[in-house]
Amino acid sequence: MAGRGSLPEGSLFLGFDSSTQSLKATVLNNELAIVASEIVNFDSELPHYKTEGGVYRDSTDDGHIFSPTIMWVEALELLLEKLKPKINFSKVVAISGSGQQHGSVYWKKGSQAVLSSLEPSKSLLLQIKDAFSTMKSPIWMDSSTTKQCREIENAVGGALELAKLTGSRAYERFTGPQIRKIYQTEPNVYEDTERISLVSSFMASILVGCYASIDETDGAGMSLMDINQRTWSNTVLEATAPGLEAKLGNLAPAYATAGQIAPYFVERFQFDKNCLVIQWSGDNPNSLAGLTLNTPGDLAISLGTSDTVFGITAEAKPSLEGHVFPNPVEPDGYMVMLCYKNGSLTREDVRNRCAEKSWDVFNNYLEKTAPLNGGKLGFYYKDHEILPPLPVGFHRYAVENLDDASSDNLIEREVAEFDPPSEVRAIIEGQMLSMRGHAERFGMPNPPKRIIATGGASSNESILKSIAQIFGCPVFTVQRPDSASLGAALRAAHGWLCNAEGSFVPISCLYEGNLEKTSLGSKLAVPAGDKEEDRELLKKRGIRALAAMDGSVGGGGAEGELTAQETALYDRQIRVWGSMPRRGVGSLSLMDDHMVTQDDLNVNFLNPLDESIYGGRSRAEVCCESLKDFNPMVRVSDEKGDPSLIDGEFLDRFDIVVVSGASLKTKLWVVFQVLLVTFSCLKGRDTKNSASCLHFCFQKKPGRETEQQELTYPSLQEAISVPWNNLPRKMTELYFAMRVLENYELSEGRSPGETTLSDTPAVLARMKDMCDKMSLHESKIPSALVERLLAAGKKEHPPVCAILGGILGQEVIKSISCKGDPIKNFFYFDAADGKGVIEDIPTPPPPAN
Ligand code: ADP
Ligand code: XUL
Repeated sequence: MAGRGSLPEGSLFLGFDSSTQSLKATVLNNELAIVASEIVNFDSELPHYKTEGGVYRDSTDDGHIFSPTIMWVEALELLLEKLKPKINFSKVVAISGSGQQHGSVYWKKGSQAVLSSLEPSKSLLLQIKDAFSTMKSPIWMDSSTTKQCREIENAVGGALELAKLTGSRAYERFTGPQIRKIYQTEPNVYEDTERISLVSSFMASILVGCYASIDETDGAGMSLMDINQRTWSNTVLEATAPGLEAKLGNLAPAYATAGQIAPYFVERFQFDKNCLVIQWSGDNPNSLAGLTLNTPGDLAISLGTSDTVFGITAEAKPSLEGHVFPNPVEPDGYMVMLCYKNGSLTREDVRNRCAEKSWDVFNNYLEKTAPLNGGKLGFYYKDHEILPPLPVGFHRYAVENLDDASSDNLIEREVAEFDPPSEVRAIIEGQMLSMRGHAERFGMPNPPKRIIATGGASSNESILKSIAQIFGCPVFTVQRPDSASLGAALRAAHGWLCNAEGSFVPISCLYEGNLEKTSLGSKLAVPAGDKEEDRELLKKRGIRALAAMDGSVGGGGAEGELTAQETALYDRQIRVWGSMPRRGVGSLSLMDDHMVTQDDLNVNFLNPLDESIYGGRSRAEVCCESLKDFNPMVRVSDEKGDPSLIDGEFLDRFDIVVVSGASLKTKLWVVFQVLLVTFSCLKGRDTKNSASCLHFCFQKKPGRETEQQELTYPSLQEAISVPWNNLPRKMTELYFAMRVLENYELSEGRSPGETTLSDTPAVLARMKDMCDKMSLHESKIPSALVERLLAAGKKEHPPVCAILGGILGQEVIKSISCKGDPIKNFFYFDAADGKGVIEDIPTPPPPAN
């Protein structure tokens, strides 16, 4: 059977890794031993591109991150020059490579001809630099395509449908949404593009002197490929951009030959003309090969610019979180992966701020702080995070009662800062806890049999120790932290062998029984966290703290249903509310038939400013679209109709009804129909929380104990009918003024806000009349206040809406979670003095029999 022995004596296999911050190379001999390695660091060795961490961040387009395409070409030339004195290129029989996943390159029309006629006497850069329709390559760090993601998902029937079809829901960094953005925002670039390559197929194209196919594994990171058929999906192609298939070319398996090396490299660097170029693939798939990951119980953690967690699986079971790609070295299998954007660069940021810019100091802090960090937990997002999808921000929490058996007693407090050693432990533990929680949810082994760590930070033993503690399993490393270029060199040998055999051969036959004698064998770096303190850490903290803080575990719902978006929602709720409700908002319906007007644009940021979008459409319809973008896991819909006519059957579908800007008649009708907690927000000035269900049970934390409590409310009708002389003496003037306005509007058949300053005399007369009847001195309702309310008319005041909206949002969360005391039962906010007042209306005595 074909095996390592079939590799020609004295032959070399060259593997590249075109990653975010550098281009690396590893060379293996026919015994699979590393004989050379090299690196070109983009920032320091190609400083004229002025990249930071290999990328540019566009300050004018939030989340837009790209790299200069030609920098990668120049790096390839420089790396080959640096390798030349180290190895004999004529001995290289096969080359393969790894590219940062998802990044894309746009070849201009006519570039195929340029690529196939490169002159060896001239530099690559000089000849290729004008071959692109855009010089900017969007890369995996980009998060600017949320709109395109939602459009593609909607076009194929939702996020889960897209995941089932392609292996992942749409992610901002995936190539399909990036292509769609270019098609929409730079149509000339799209039109002028003859071919779109991934970073991997781009580099392969240069080496073979013609457009190389995209390999099926990296192709699965585009949101364009049918994961089961391994062909482009027409449905998604159509949803992405017109005429796209022609620009993508064919797909090929990762072990296939892309072609023979181009004459340019034969003449300029003396490669053998028969040297094969094997399909390049993504960096994570190459790492999977380089780590020889072939046992389902194994988990790999790559700590590079991004952090990734990956393993192998026999079946593709995509869900709303994580990714499924074809296994690059096993045609029938799959790889599963999670990806974090805040990896090494975020750790570096903490090192630079808190540890004198030194990994030694960083490690010293990590070693001297105890597991659990005294309850100090942190989540650090230097960049918009992928998992969970959260904006930039650092969040530190002090958690009390971590020792208690029940997570119910955990008390979390958000704090502004930690001492430097705690900050160091908080970032490492926070990252690893999140990996563990999400990996478990995604069905990855728990605990893994072992973890193989790779990437730049895997050379840091203190970090590896934390991994062992948190995952509760041994951590292994391979000879070099760059498993992607090592994997590429191994795949070069594998591709060469498949080519020689004329069909696929398992990659393991290259090293089976001999792994330890090659450079691929992994070594135990840290044994399983089996010390007493490690066991304690897992017991106390493993799941519970994560559930409470990052919200990624155990949040209810059917299998796999707690999505990244749900996690994000929990995270936001945690920040707003300090603890995690077990249930989130599943669906939201808006009912408002009013057409969007110019005035609405000023007060409601959910309305797009573009008249071609909002023109002639109802507020509910337009806001619905924007809200979907906010939180794609919530089903948002608009309901047509008149709220004053809705019936109990319709309302029965909802847990909470929020009525805003409606007449008293409508509010009473809805409350009557719902017999549930109802909030009312009238013209941004009057918010009541009144319930006809009379009782509301919730949990309160007076001290450290959680207590079950119950509140009794009068109904809305009762709360506004209490004789005024029975009300507390200090009752806010707004309560009375609002009753006068409601009474006037009701009798005149007016909608809220339709009563204006011209009605002042009539309204003041009504006020006098009501005061007389209720034995309230007229001075309790200043006429200036009534005039102010009338002057406001239908106008909304954004700052007031923001305050009332915030309060209302909290009440909704309290109501869903049954945690914390709700407002009982009116909240008034007067913009004139900036004061908010809660008025508790006494429950009327039961009627006498
Ligand atoms: P990529 O291939 O994604 O560009 P690498 O795998 O080469 O990235 O990792 C580079 C990162 O490794 C650097 O950003 C650096 O922060 C990190 N790194 C290097 N040495 C250490 C160390 N001793 N401790 C922690 N992180 C390290
Ligand atoms: C994976 C991902 C990153 C890049 C980093 O989906 O986006 O890991 O591959 O190079």
